[in-house]
Amino acid sequence: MQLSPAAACDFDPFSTEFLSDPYPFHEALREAGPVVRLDRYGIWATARHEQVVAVLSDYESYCSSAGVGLSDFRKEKPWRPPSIILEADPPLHARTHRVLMRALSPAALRDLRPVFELEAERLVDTLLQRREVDGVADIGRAYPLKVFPDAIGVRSDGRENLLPYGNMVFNAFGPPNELFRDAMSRAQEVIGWITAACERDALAANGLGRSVYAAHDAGELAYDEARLLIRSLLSAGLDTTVHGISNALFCFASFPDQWDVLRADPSIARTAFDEAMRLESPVQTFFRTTTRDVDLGGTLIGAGEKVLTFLAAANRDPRRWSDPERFDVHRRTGGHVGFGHGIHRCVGEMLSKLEGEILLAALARRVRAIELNGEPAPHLNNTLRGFESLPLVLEAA
Ligand code: OW7
Repeated sequence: MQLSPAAACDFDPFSTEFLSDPYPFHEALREAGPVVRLDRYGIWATARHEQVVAVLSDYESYCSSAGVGLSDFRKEKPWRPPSIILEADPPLHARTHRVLMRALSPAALRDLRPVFELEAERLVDTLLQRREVDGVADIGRAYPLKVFPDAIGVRSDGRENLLPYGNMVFNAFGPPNELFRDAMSRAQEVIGWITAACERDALAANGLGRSVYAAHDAGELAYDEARLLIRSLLSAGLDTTVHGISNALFCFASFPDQWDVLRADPSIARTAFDEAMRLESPVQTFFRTTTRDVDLGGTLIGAGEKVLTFLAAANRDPRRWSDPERFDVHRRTGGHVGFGHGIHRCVGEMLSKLEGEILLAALARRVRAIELNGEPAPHLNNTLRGFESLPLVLEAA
């Protein structure tokens, strides 16, 4: 096997310029080669679908326990106690993953559908009285902020801490830049509220959160492990779906013919949401750390190196997708890596898709057209792609 040196590149994938419009940079990274060296941070990166999947498939060579951000937990103290699912390898990961998969399984989610449907209808009622709305504040944030904490059984006071906490978590996967520092400005009080909200007695008796404590009662987890898994739900479950729903609205506003296709058959709402997650992936990147010398796409990478996987770039790789920049609600979306791939693939996928599907279907039945009503403003984050505001006009059907 011939190993070739990787192209070096001086992009800063955590700069304002890159994060404001990542797609031209993604293309340049994909075309530079299967693996590139990012000199600024002394890391490796891959933006092609084949290599992103290869990295995420091989959890023994590319571990998560050294952190899935830029910081190497073997060299630097993590900003919070590490996640025991995201920032863990087997066998710990297998045990915690089993518990969250069960807590968020289709069977566990079955009773949520009528509740989510009722809340979606209520939201559409208020939206149609307004006509001019903000797709982020009034839809993307409003819907998950109601249904998700209720589903988990999070206490109702202080829920305004949830989005600031998620913003901290996802910025912390990048370098200690201004985005990270700004997110951390109120860290003390936000972390204090989150920590208290994760305790068993803070959770509603009938929510999904309590089912994680049932695994503690059954001897599968220590009490502190159950607490940390609730923290994972609160870390990963809200900002992702807020941007997921907002980004899906952006896709439809940008491709109005696809809204007509969905309106003609709202039963495809789940696939349509998945296609939006491919095209405008809320989680853009994650890191792994090599545990040994590896050959990635013909480049030799030594042990103990950080590798940045560009999930969102893989999702637009023309080597994998035909007409990748086109939003096509009938596309076969299987194989996109917006929810990850391999053992760390999103455990909340079914819950997020329940939210996306139900909300898009409710809108499709009652909204004739979704139009941009001004320039969308990006919400910059070291890991997430989304909007701060998305001015829309909704025309009633
Ligand atoms: C956690 C979306 C990836 C995440 C993200 C952030 C935090 C955690 C998990 O999953 O704390 O486990």
